[in-house]
Amino acid sequence: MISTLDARLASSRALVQERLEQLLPRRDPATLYDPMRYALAQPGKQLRPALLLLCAEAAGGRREPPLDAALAIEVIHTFTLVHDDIMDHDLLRRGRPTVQHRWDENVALLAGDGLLVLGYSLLARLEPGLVPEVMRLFSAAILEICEGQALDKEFETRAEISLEEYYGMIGKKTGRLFALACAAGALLGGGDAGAVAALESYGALVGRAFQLQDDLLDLLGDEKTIGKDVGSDLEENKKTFLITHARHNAHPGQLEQLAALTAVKPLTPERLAAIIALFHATGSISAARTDIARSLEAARQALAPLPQSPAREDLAAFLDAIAGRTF
Ligand code: GRG
Repeated sequence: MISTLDARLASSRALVQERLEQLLPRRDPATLYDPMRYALAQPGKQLRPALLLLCAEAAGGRREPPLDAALAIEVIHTFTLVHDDIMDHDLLRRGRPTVQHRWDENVALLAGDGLLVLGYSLLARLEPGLVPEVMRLFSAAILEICEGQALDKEFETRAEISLEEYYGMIGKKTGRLFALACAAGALLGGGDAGAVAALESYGALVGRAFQLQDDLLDLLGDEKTIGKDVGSDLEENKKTFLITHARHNAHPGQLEQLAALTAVKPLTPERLAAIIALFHATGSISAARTDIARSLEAARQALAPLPQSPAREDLAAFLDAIAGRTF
């Protein structure tokens, strides 16, 4: 049986994707607009626009669904992926060559810039009285996402970081955009300050769980299903939860093994398998799974101040869907 959440996600995806493809007509210069269209044409999971629309309804739903804001958050998310792929030298995104791999880095930089501006231009179409507050929310969040990305890159050259530093970095890099989707949706749906705060905290917790899962999937996922290269985090010396937890929990022999296994690049499938076995042995994989479950449970509790409604039930069901994600 299709749940109300599945039906809701399918309809928001179809609507958002149709509008995304209409946003940019074919025009010159093709070296700018073709890669922008390319990045928008391949749909991702579209979780952030779906959450924005759900939160608008759960917080009050007194206004029309804020579709332009939902489009804006997906366009801005897509922009972050284009720039992230440049910075991480990734070849595959959403199952296709990344923009910089298909064209080149300069093309990808500019296409990303164009997408960010396109996102803002969508926000400018919202109800005029709400535009300044929404712009303020988006700008504050986007700057924090940049901070998170800066930390992520900075940590690549550090031998070790604390788990606290890890959580701070993912809260900004990933949690902040989920929190923004939920807070902006709540505000645009006519929610009061309490509803906006509750949903912002729900989004931040979903984002934390989501990034921990991303760290797991980078190692344990199936390349075809996740649509990007497996093991790329280790290849780039990313400080994921797994490597951070393992470094703090391994005994000296395991630490030596880990250092030897991660020192030589590129990583072979054999070395990747040995690293996964080590992450099991240090308890890092089960610690990640426990943290994901706890974060999702805390997100469920964050919904408590909201009035009972079908949208609130779907926000709770969304947590179960996230818990079982494989891509
Ligand atoms: C100015 C906002 C801004 C950003 C510039 C590049 C950058 C700084 C930040 C990148 C942040 C980033 C890429 C975080 C990773 C978040 C993440 C887990 C993305 C994957 O999201 P999915 O799985 O992707 O929802 P799909 O493809 O489904 O849309």
